Amino acid sequence: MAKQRQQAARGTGKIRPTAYVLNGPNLNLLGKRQPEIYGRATLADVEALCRKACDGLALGLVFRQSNHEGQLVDWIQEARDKAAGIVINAAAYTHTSVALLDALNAAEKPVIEVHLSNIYRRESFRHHSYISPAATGVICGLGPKGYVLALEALADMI
Ligand code: DHK
Repeated sequence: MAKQRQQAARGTGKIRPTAYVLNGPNLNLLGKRQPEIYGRATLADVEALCRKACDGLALGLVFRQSNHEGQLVDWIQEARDKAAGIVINAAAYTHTSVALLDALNAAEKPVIEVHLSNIYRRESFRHHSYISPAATGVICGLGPKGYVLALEALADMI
């Protein structure tokens, strides 16, 4: 399905469906922050991977990071109007935020929840995600590749 859309979009000048990839608190420190858990790739590296994947999938990409819950809510509301789907690593807000859950439920889009680390091998407070009930699918423990897999899954759903 994604391949067909890619062929159809190539050279036609058609507007591509856009994936919003949203990143939560402390992910701006990727590469420096606890590399034994989160790896050495920076957020810029993750963005480059996502951009390459979206090019191959004929998707547009909006890639953002914020340390602020309200900003993430605003971007999810923006995605409601502008995105074909959402990939979100809500980072620590995964485990605390009803506001993000409500915003994702209101978005009425496919949502893929991503975590770099395997949250189920870590502290028990990370085992619960407030946002999973709003997610079409969840990927965790695969590092930056999880973002690429999420975009591929999204492309198949759009
Ligand atoms: C990132 C974080 O910052 C943590 O708060 C989450 C997530 C896990 C990740 O693995 O990408 O618990």
